[in-house]
Amino acid sequence: MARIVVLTGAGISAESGIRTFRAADGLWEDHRIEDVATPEGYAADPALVHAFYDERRRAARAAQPNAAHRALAELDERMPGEVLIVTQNIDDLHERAGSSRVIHIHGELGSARCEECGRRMSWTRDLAGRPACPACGARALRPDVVWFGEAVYALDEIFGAVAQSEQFWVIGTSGAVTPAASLVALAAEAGARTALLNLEAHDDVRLFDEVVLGPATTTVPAFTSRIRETPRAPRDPGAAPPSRGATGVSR
Ligand code: BJW
Repeated sequence: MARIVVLTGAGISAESGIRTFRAADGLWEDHRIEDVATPEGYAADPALVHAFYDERRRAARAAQPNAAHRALAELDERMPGEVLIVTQNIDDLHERAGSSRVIHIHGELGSARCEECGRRMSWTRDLAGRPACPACGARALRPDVVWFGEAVYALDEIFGAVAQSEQFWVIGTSGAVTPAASLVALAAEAGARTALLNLEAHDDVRLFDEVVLGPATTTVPAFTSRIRETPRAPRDPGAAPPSRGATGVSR
């Protein structure tokens, strides 16, 4: 079980040149969410959806991990097996930075799923040409990502890890999408120390013990450098969770 669970979102990859979703110049500016991020949108216009994800696959491949990805990977190296990243991002910048335990709750650009046989497979090429599934031959490959209304990946594993964690950090996400956004409540309830590192504050930051505002490439390396490799503290299952509400905000 990991001592530190980190939930990341589009904001951590923003300084690598990957657009976020909900910013003024974000991905949803050019597209209606319903058109490109729902099963109904895909059924109505698969060519549009393939073009959207093929373009993003190319952009992600051209991008490089930034100082925030690297700081988390360095922490992982200092504390082997103790850091779990749960990312909402479909890029692979955490892995390329060197993080060893990464769960993609919303899927991955580097994976395709066959709607005919259900196989998931590593995928690096465009899908727009409707290539045949290597497993069954059907021309039914779709991006292996999670759209609205679809079940997210590995939720039981994530719930278990968050409930057992000593620290739960949220980095670069608007907290607009569930179930990812509800994980902080679980962590707080379970007694983990919680922190939000984001460019701007969320509407409701009550569940965070600490809020650090600023760009991830600055805040994350500073934050992880404070973490010392202390022995794991025994958890007292009967102990009350720490009180919240005196949230410290730093910029
Ligand atoms: C920086 C920074 C810097 C900028 N440094 N910070 C009513 C109807 C239908 C469904 C629902 C409903 N009500 C609720 C739901 C559930 C729904 C949901 O949450 N909807 C809400 C929008 C209301 N959720 C779902 O449908 C999920 N599934 C589900 O619930 O399943 C139930 C089920 C169970 C069993 C069987 C079947 C079903 C699935 C959600 C899937 C989300 N998918 C997407 C697309 C993935 C593929 C892709 O990438 O294209 O995931 S949507 C999009 O939002 C993407 C992201 O991962 C996700 C979160 O976005 P994120 O990362 O937070 O980005 P932004 O842009 O919002 O925020 C960036 C933040 O970074 C900002 O705060 C900036 O300030 C900050 N930032 N630069 C630090 N440099």
